[in-house]
Amino acid sequence: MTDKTNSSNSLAAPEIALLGHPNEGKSSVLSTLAEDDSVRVSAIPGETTQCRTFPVVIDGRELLRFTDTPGFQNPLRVVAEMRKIAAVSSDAVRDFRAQFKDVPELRDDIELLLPVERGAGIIYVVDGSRPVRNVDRAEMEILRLTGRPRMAIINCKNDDFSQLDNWKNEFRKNFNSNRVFNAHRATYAERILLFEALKSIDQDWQPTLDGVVRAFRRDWEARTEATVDILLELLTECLNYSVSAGLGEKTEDQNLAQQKLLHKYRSSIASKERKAHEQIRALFKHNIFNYQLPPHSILNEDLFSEKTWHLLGMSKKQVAIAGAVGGAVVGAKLDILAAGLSFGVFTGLGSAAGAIGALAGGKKLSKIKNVLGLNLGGEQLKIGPATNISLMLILINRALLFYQHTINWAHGRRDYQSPQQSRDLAVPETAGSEGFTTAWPAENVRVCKAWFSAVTGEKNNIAEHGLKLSQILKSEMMRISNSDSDNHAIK
Ligand SMILES: Nc1nc2c(ncn2[C@@H]2O[C@H](COP(=O)(O)OP(=O)(O)OP(=O)(O)O)[C@@H](O)[C@H]2O)c(=O)[nH]1
Ligand SMILES: [Mg+2]
Repeated sequence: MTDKTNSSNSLAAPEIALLGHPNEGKSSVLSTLAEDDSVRVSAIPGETTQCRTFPVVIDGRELLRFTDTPGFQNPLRVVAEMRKIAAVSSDAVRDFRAQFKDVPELRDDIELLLPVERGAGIIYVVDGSRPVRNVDRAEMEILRLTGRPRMAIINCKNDDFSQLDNWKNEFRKNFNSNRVFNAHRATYAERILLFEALKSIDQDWQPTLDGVVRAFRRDWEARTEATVDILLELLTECLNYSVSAGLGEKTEDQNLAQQKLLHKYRSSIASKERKAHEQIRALFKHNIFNYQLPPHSILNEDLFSEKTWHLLGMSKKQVAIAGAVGGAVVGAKLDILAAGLSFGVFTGLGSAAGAIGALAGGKKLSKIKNVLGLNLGGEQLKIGPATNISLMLILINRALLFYQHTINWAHGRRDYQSPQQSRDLAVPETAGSEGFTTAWPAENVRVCKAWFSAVTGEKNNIAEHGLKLSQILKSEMMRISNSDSDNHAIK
């Protein structure tokens, strides 16, 4: 790439200014498009008072810049003046700004035209859930008089789409292109479509915007690959993780020791998972605002709750058996007693003993030793590492759900405004009640098992199995990225 300082203007990152009436969602749309949650958004009109430019940088290169602007305050007066100026001037914006720069009432109108004067393209943002008014028509005419490449975005703040056709009719007269784009619900796929649409507003921009779209796609893939790496590292750590402690002599002591150890095991795994999710969140540039999980999300459930295991990995029968011996021992190595059903998350000699104790009506530990055919070592209690892929599948399903939620959380969205809205806007979890992996073909599960054995057991061919697993996870994530959810777009 040519050094920007030496390049001609056409090689500089194109600037696109977001213009419109106050409070229509200009800053929110910008925030979502630029994936920047530091853009100021507020329910009170007039939040943005000065132009501010947000560069979109990928791989250290600025590809595009968006400029946030204040809303029009006096569109009727501005359009009247601009008409007169445009009749005699070849640069109506420059001349209008020069002529009225010291008029206090026109402060915002002068300010918002600053990026347009320096050559920015225009995205006009309207809240399409309200009717078109005369001031809107005036604003549209002003933008037409600027002569700059421009497109209109319909950002419906409420779920009322009855006015869409009226807006579209107005747009056809004044804009090169228009699109429905919701600042709160737009997905990655919709952002790409919007950039594609921007190409059509100016022929000169086409090559640059082609490059932008390509760079976005590549960057998204790279972020997804990084997510896969984070997940593989999490799995490796969690599946190999074990804790052990001494067992007391008395039964109460033993029970207490077991509970404590189990708690330690579970909280360590949960904390590793939380850290991995935080890393994924940062990859997708959610840096400032702590977005909320939908209230009904299974991700709100404890990693080791029966509900989680039921919904995301294990069959009803497995969970029922686990439940029968107490939630605490979900995953104990029950295969010896439970007709070959293997839970195996904990190779917990102690927890297995507890589970068996519960099942077998409190038989003596010595007897359990015989049943298990294992050496309990008398005083040692150990939980972990995992002996089968259940925990692995749960962690994969939860990471995929987290990924789905993260990538679909638009940056322009700051908070749920009411419980009702939070339900309406919840990012749908397409995994449904079963988890992504339950729909996987047998081959994928074989790959999981092979990688699991390599990473927890013989440590052979980890890289080779890891590569296969990575490919499966990446293609699942890319499928999630490109899937269009009904909840997100109005077509
Ligand atoms: N429900 C919903 N609210 C939205 C949407 N877009 C914006 N809002 C809300 O509308 C209000 C105004 O949004 P801003 O993005 O600050 O609007 P603006 O056009 O930049 O406003 P000014 O800077 O005041 O001109 C905020 O409370 C946003 O959260 C949307 O798509 N859906
Ligand atoms: Mg604003």
